[in-house]
Amino acid sequence: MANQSTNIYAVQAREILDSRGNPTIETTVVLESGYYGIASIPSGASVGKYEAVELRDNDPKRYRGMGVLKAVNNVNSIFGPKIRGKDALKQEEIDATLIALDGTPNKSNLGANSILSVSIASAIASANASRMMVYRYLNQIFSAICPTVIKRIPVPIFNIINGGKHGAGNLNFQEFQIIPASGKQYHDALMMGVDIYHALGKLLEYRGAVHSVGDEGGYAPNLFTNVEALELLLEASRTLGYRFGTDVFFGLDVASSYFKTDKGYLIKDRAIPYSPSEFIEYFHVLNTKYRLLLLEDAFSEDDWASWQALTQELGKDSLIIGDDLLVTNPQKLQKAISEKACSAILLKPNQIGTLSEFFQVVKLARENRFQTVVSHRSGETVDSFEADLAVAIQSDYVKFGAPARGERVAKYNRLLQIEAEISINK
Ligand code: 2PG
Ligand code: MG
Repeated sequence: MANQSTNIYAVQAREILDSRGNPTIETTVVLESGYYGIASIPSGASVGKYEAVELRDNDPKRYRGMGVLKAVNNVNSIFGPKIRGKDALKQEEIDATLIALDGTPNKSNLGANSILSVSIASAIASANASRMMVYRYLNQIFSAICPTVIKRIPVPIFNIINGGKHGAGNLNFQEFQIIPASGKQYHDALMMGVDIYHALGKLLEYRGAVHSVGDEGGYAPNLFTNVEALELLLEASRTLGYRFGTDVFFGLDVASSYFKTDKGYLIKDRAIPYSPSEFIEYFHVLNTKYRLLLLEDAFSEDDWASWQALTQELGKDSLIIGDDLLVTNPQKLQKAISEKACSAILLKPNQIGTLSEFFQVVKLARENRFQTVVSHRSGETVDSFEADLAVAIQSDYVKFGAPARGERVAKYNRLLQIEAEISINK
């Protein structure tokens, strides 16, 4: 009889490239049965101050200091030997071992990138050995702590204009997003996203504006104000006959830490910086005009008082999403719940570093009625694991960038596969 053991037989990591042409880590976990899993880890550009630490070599002689050979070595010579022989089905045990070996609260010793690559590759190997789709397997693990039934595909958030650190540097806000109405089936929502994306491209071309794309596949035009970008989204949607506020909604990842100064929030829409209360008023006006369904990182990660005021002011109309504020961290989330600082959490596995901890954060969010958004990073690979993860926890939304470029559509296409599969199994 063939070997059925789910014990870990080998762990091997390597350095590969991400969508920005920067090195990142990829790890393979092989079980004694021969089943295996491979995971690669994405990387952010607008990184929150309190995220778990991504280990880089800082060796100027290789990849401008961006190499990840230290992280690779940590997997091959520290984690691998320690988890060899352990049962990969015991995800919490594997993760606890990785966490203990690192020994720091923010994984700065051995690196969140190396730790997460092992955590995910091991889960994928287990799913394969269990002959289950990855999202079903992850759902089983998550359901053990937070019962969740797979019913639907999360609503996609398309980032179709890139500014801030992801664009050409002209627009201050990082992401100008469109969100199809939640009643739509996923494949129709995807088509709407694609149609508006192309209509916007045409519009920019017609105006003679730059229509090359930024890090996440959205256009990176030079415009006069940030509001002008929203006006373009509106125009593009209208040319296709979509009713905004009914068929399609808008959202922003403001990523405000990028343009916060000592004197306030400085954006090109006004010559002098906005005070927090003026900035809230600014978003209030935007919401009246453009119906902002989502507002992410409108204030910087240490400006908790402004977050509270914003949630009070706009929280009934818009989802106030914490990304840099919460960094997928249970303590930060607990603080936000107690202080009513926001109403939704952006979930990025590499901000926390293991799957088990990720699931605990989702559980906390769910128990406190926080909405959830599973998100990619601006530096990605073609790994589509985040799509399976989002379905497994039944997040409210997914944010995978524009519906263009291989590393972005890998996730959107994976959701098409899952959508088809769920409908067969209904
Ligand atoms: C964000 C992310 C993903 P980055 O701020 O939400 O879109 O960007 O990966 O650069 O942190
Ligand atoms: Mg963000």
